[in-house]
Amino acid sequence: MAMTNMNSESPSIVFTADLHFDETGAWKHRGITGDACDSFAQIVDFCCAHQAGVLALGGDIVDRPSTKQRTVKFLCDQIDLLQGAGVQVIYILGQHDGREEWPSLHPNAIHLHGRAYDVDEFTICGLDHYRRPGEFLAAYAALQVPPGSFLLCHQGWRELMGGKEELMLADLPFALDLLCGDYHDHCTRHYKARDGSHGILLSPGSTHARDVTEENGKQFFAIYRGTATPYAYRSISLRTRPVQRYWIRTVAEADAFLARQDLPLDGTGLERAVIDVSFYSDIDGFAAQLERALATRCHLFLKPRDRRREERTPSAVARRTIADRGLAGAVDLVCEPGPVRDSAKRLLEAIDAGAELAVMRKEFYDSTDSGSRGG
Ligand SMILES: [Mn+2]
Repeated sequence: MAMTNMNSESPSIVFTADLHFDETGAWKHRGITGDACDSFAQIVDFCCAHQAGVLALGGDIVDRPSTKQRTVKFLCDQIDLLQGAGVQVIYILGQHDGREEWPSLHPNAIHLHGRAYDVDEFTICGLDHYRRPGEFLAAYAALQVPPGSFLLCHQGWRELMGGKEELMLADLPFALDLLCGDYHDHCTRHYKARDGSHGILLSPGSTHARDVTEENGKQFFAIYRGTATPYAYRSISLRTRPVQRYWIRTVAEADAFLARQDLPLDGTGLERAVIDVSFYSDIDGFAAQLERALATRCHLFLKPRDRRREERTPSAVARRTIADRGLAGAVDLVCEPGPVRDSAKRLLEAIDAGAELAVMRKEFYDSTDSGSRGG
């Protein structure tokens, strides 16, 4: 497979991932729809206008394997446009796609899993699905590709998202440049593989916010033949629905928020903003005020939070209680009445905590024996 891209102003590769076509779950029930298709149409426009060599899709193309017929129709219509402009589509699957190769319903899309595709002087190989570290490393080590190739994949990395169970870029036996879906934020990360070779990971992020915690500023990548370097890449911004988050801690902040004149209200369709407000639930009447002021003018998400649980500075009462009675005194301040509080206090007050625990264990088994087991 090969294709030559003659226009030097054109990107050889346009890369996006985590399109998640079809809205599902709470998002859909809030009436937040159309974002995935709108973003993808912008990417397709860019590819056609700039005569890209390939459009690479890094998995999670649909949100559920059994996607809707109209989504598949939309996808095929967009691939038609790309074909008309001479842009080849290559893709791999993410965990949300299951095993459904929906883009392959169109003859201009190549499922790249276990294969390689050449565009200009670049080689791109593909690997489906998020994998456990051992499985990913085995598949990676078996790749037969020239150095400097790209790998189109859908994988989580500890360097990006933390999590001890995730694979590390530094664990890779040799470096490839990774076109990697799965992480919903747009970023790049340079890394050094075990053999000392250097690579880069390009994470395009999702094409639209999938929940209120996602970062704004959705982007995709365009990769160009370089002059001084093998290639150059640019992040291209997408126009997306406004998503704003606020965190209100005091009555003064609540009043100031309600008086704001700069909120993106009354938008329709894809302009209708998501506004997410976290606030301490002890601010009297604030939730009801927010509902009245905003609920009919945006997609409003309210997150009441418990100040007592979250504030870290101990109160004067707490400091005094701990000074007087030690940690056992503090238990009353943080635990609801019940067996957890009683047990914690008994252990903290005991001279020999091990002996006290043995007594408590005996009491527990005695009570369950008489209560439920009976014989
Ligand atoms: Mn995803």
